[in-house]
Amino acid sequence: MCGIVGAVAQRDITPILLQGLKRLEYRGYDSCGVAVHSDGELRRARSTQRVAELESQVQREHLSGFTGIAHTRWATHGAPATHNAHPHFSGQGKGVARIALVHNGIIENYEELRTELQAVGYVFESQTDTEVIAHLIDHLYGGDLFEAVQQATRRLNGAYAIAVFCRDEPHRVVGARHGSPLVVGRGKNENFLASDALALAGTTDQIIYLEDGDIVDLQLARVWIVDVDGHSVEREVHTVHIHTGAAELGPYRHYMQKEIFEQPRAVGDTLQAIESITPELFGDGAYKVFKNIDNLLILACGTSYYAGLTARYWIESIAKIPVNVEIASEYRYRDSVPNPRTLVVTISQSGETADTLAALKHARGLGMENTLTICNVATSAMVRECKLSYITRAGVEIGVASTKAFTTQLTALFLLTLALAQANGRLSDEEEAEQLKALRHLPVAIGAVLALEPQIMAWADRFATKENALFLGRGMHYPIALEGALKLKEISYIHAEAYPAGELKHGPLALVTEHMPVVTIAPRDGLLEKLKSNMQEVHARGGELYVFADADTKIGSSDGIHVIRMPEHYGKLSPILHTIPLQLLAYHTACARGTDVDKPRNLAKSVTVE
Ligand code: HGA
Repeated sequence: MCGIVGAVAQRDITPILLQGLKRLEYRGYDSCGVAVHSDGELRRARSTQRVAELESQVQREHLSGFTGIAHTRWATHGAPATHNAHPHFSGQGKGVARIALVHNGIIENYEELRTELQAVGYVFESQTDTEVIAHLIDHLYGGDLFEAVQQATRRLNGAYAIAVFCRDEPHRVVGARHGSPLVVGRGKNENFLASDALALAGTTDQIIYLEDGDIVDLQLARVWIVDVDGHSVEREVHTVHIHTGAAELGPYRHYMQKEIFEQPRAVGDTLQAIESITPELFGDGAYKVFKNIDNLLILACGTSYYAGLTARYWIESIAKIPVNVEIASEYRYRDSVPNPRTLVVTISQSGETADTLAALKHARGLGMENTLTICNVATSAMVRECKLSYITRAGVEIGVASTKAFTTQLTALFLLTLALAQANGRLSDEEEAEQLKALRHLPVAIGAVLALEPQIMAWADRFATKENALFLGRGMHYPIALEGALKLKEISYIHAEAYPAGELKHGPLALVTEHMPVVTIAPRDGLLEKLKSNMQEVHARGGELYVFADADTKIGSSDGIHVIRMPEHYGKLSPILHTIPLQLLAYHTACARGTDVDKPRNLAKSVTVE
């Protein structure tokens, strides 16, 4: 989603702003822009193309300055057009621009504010909700930008992270956050703002994570933060070592491919060197929490939601604790019956997913205080908000379509299953040893599945000519079918649906003809014979089956049935392994169709708006 960078320094900051935007490109965006304070006036460049094009524009127009802000926009209000791109200026109606502002989030009361500001003479040049903030700050400005921002934010409903500067205060940038992420980077006689620490890698590693409601005053030698109650606060400065190599492609064609192939390492790192299963892997006091709950409520969105659905099968079967899994954006708005003995589990790669954060707060508001998050970013809002956490160690994920984040979430959720089972006396020493052995074998097992790539590429060429596909799975592989279908639609734009195979005859079988590829996940489990019957139902109607079958399933290739054999059977961890070929199928199909794999149309990463 949107990326923000801001800087106040005693050197030209445009290279820092542009470098920051490049590092935020992975979030997905449809336009970008930069504004600087230059010789007493505000100047900006905006583009609906890539940051590299914006950079050329900046060079052509000799844009430079000591103070500035920059933005990548993922449009929510108003088309992705240059006039809607940030930074937005205010003050034009009265001559020259005075305020420059970038924003991440959605202002829900923007229509009311727009009418009010138009009535006092402000002329709007965009269709964004953002522009009202710029005009509101200009309207309230009485010589102190910080004060104007403080007053303006009191009028805003919705979510925002903003960075703003003013023509009349050349060495000052003010930032504020409420619901969207924003960090401060501290330097020597220079300071920075950004949506995440990665944007500032190479510029500073001294990072302050702002809290919701914070407003920050950034000057050359001062960072002053005021909290939601208007009190001056000190926030901890973290030294954050960002591995900038994450942003390098190496021998791969796309980040998605790189990240698929990083999974043995990512899963291995997520498992760390765990010697034994203990609830404390999830934080101090986890044992007490796990002993005192009688059910789980998993809240997540998108791919993370599918990780939650898979975990339900594991937890109910191994730990024998009832589990509900809900889409966060639904849960937060529906009337539900709270149970204080629920363990609320949120799953989010970034830990900033707006809907999941709001769902978590909603659950807490209903009196459910036992909270745990599975998250890839240790410093994120989600980790700070939850009592317990497990940090996956996927590393920075740049491809918009999640791959290694998903398999590491599954790994962490399997550990959670075992820890819950242990706390409730359902994990014998032998079982623990056996499951740990299986977990340690995972990186090697994933490596063996990755070696199937050439066979999958041959299938992908055929898929590339299709416009529809069905994915089938049963039991704990049904969520994996959902994830496989999501991957294919996200990056290849082929319409794909997933069904539990037993559900086929209740409707989707009507879609099956010789033109419909049906991807089937066929592990050797208790449902195999049932699944084979479902496959026959497809075959009998001329559907083309593409089956990922475990080695010993005795499913052979024949006319209309194509089989790729998985190297071995993985027991309870099978969903993790069966995910890999589906990622590769989606990836190579998208490559064959020539789509922008890492930046699929209309999508963004770190979904920080509702
Ligand atoms: N609502 C603003 C900003 C959108 C955003 O934060 N996207 O991630 C706009 O549409 O410009």
